[in-house]
Amino acid sequence: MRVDIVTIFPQFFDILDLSLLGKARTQGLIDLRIHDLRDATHDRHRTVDDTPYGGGAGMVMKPEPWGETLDGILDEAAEPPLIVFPSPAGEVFTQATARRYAEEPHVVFGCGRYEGIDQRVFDWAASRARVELVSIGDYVLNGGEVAVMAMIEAFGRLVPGVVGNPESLVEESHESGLLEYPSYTKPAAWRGYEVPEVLLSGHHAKVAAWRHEQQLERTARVRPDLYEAWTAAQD
Ligand code: 6GU
Repeated sequence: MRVDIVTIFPQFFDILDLSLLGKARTQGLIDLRIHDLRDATHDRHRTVDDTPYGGGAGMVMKPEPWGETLDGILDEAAEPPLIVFPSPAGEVFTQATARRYAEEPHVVFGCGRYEGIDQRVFDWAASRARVELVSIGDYVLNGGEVAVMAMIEAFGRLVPGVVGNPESLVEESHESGLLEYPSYTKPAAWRGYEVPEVLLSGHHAKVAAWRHEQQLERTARVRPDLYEAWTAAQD
C-alpha cells in the first residue's frame, strides 16, 4: 500500500519509523512518503498561507503549493488515489473507515494548518480523484498531523501482514461493535485483587460467555450509543 502525506511539519512523522508501522515500512508492506508543502513554494519566505478574502481571524493556506504538490503525486500515480483531508468539519473516522482505507492501494493525506485550506484545493482535487474530509472526533486540533497519525495507526495495522497474528484483530474493541472485555495475566492474585474464577477454570465455553457478558455490560455502561446500535443490529 502506498501512503503520501503532505504537511508543513514533515519531522512530525519521523516516529512512524518506530514500532509496528516502522516494521511494516521496512518489510515493504506500507510505502510511506512525506512531502514538505513548503518545497512547492517559490518565494524567499516559503509562504504557505495568506489572509482570508472577506476578512476574519486567522490565515488560510494558499492553493498554489497544494496544487503543485498534489500534481506531483497524481502525475506519478497509475490510478487516482483516495485523497483525505483531515478536518474537524469532516465525517467522523471510525473502525469502518479504517477497514476501508486498509483496502485502498493508495491514500494521500493533506494536512491543513491555520484556519484551513483554500476551498478551491478541495474542489479541484475532487475533479482528479476521490476526496474525503475526515474528523477524528468532536474537538479541535491545531492541524491535521496528529489526526493523520491516529488514522494511519488505525488502518495500518489492518493492512494484511502488518499484525503478525490476524486473530488478534478480531477480538478488539469496535471490531464486533462492542467494547473489548477486561484482560488478566499472572499472578492470579495481586495486591488483594484476584483474577475472576471463571478464567482459571479452563472451561472454554464459560470463559467465552463471561467475556461476552463483560463486553455487553461495559458497552452499555460506557457507550450507550454503541450498545443501542449493536442491539439493533442483532435482529
Ligand atoms: Cl482531522 N483536524 C483538526 N484540525 N482538528 C480535528 C480533527 C482533524 N479531528 C478532530 N479535530
